[in-house]
Amino acid sequence: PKTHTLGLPRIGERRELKKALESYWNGMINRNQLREVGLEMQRLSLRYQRELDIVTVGDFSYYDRMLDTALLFDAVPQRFRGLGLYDRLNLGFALARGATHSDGDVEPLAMRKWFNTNYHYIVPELDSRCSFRLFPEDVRGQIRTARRELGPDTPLKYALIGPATFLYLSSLRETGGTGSAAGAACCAGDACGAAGQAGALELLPRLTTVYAELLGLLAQEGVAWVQLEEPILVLDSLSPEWLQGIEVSYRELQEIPQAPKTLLATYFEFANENLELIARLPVDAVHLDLVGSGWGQQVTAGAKPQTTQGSAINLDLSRLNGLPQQLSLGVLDGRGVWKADLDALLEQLRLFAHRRELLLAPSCSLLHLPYSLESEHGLVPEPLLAGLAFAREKLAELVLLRQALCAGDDAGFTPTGETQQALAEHRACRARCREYQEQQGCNAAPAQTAPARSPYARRAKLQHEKLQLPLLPSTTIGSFPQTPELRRVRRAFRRGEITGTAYTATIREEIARTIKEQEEIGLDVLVHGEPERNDMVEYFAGHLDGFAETGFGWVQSYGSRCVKPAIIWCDITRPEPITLEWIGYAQSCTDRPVKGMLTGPVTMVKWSFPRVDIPVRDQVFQTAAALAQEVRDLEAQGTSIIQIDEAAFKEAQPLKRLDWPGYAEWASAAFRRCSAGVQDSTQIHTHMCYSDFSTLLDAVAAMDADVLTIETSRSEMALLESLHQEAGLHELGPGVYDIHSPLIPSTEQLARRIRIALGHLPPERLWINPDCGLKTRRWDEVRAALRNMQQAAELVRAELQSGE
Ligand code: THG
Ligand code: ZN
Repeated sequence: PKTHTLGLPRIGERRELKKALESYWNGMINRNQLREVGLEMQRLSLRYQRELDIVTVGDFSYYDRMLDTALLFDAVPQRFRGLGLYDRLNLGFALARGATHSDGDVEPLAMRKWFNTNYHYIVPELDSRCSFRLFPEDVRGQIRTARRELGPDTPLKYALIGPATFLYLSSLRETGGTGSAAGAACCAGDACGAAGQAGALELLPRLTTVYAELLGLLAQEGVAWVQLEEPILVLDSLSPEWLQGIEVSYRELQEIPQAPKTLLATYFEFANENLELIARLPVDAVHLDLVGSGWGQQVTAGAKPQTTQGSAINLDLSRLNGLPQQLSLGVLDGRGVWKADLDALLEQLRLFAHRRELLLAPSCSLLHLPYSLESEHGLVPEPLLAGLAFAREKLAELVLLRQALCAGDDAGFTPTGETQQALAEHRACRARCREYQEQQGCNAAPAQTAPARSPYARRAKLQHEKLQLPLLPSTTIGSFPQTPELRRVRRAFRRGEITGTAYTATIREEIARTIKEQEEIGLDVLVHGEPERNDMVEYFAGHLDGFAETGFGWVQSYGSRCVKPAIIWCDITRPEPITLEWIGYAQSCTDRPVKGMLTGPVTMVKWSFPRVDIPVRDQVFQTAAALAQEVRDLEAQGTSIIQIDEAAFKEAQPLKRLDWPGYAEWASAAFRRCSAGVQDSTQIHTHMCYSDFSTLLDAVAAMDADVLTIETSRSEMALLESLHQEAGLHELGPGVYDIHSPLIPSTEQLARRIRIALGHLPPERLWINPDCGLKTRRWDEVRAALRNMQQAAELVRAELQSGE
């Protein structure tokens, strides 16, 4: 077999590209200096692939590959064309980040979650008159960089997002309308949902023509393989029209006289629903993800049974009949951090190796993993490190698999001594980790049910009596601006440069100030502002047992922004209260109610690297049980409103429709588990960073939160009615303004939106709040916007009371 990867991280082992990008945008370095860092990242990727049989390029990007694909085919919306940006790099940054122009600001393209990952792609904007044109400079550049480093003989594979996936995930504007509303997302953004517009399909023939041209160019450049990525082929919701369109498009691509060999790559789940179509496509090889994400049901032939750590794939040979002779098997978990069970894999692959020309690969691009364990010393306990594999170590596993498979003939399969030894070491590492995990207690599966609370009507009565809030109560989502001073103090405390007493004093000061600001504005339900938290998931992971923090485990989230997911490695428990002190202090500063602020169980696990030795949902329930203790302690301390954010609730929804009902049931039960046993008079809030609930209504309703605050823009106010009446949601706080924009909404604008909301909801059910947390904004912006929001709330309240 031959080894290859679909892609690698690109942000830099020490986030060099992130830093260079931000310096470039700030004018601290010039274009050539940025280019130099970009080239170094590409060379690093080539060094990582030194032992692989086929070397992948084209996975590098300065910002995002969907964006690059749009630029490659010149799919640039009209509003960016007059900016005088002849440089494609700067044009790309303008598309991604917006631009200022003498006639006013140019809105950037929207961002959306890349399938069910925490990576965001830039959503290309197309219109039905789009004509595509090839701008292949960047493609040539990436190939030539590789050629310079590797010489002319190394087989290269160029990675491209395939035409169908590109169109499916783009947004189609009918006739060159105005730009999209979405700016930089600070939270979940809209998960991959609104995609696949029928109109986009009409562009496929035209787009295929330029793809064909590109394939010819790749052949001229001497590229051996082209990787056409079509992850949409794992969805079970593609319409017959799309399936038909894809077939026509690939037939046309096959007709290029001179083209590289084509590898059709599917990933993020096993493509079982579309295997028949895939078998009909005239490609040279197909890549299948045999691992999946672990969040859906394990019903497919390519799924891993979630019972043993890093377990083998479940490969059913009969399912693969009819696929091309050359198959690329995604056997290593490209999104997970655990070493694989190579023995089990070998056993399965041996049955298979002589039957086909095999390619071995991770299940998906390694973009979603940190670079290398070599950077990790100190934070992760040593025995745990032994069981992990980041991108570099995944590639080493791949090479080891190949060596073990190549060694034997059909009869024997006896690896060489050296390979034997490497396998034994790998086995020993996993065993050492396993032993450590077991010592620390790793096997409690918590009860997965939650007692229902009393009916909402009864709770609401008690809550309203207790809280005595006005109609249309005003509040915020939780975070207030994170100043550079705050970041500095937190860092100093973590490094032991200042004492706990000094740290606590500074944070308290900030809390007191934030409370005072909110009182002055006149808000009804206050928050402490979260000055002690960096990333909310990182913060709670740091205070729960079972999560390990890494030193350099950065993963790109969008553009230059990264997250550092914790690794779940044993049972999740809460050693001691986490937020009590800060919330208690905040409450002592005011007579108004202060909300307790927690991160929900689905979001905690979704934004971490979960274990693979127990099901994801057990980990979610363990987290829920730990959070339930925090909820009860907060209540006992006198907190009567507790918000449990589920920012990743939608992102965690499995890709396949088939898996939606199962997910809906346990994910909402896990949320209810957090508040199980609280008094009826304690009000539970939740917040979600999106508003497209269409595929998830039942689950959101089943969470049974008393109050839900959501991201909503004007046009979506109409959605409220369906949320409230059809889904049976209770109180709602549709965001009355978009915190991602620096614009200050006027009181009149805000009042108008509140009145629109009142057209769909009774006043007793409506809350007034911004659409998300305020930590990315400046204090002066926040103050002005919230003041107007409060005025608007009071204005409309007065109208209601005077019976208008
Ligand atoms: N936390 C986690 N995942 C997330 C979000 C989050 N995924 C979705 C969304 N929110 C992603 N948004 C962001 C926004 C900002 C940053 C990262 C993801 C960010 N990161 C710092 C950076 O790259 O400079 C990280 C440095 C730091 O932590 O100090 O700004 O909220 N888990
Ligand atoms: Zn949000």
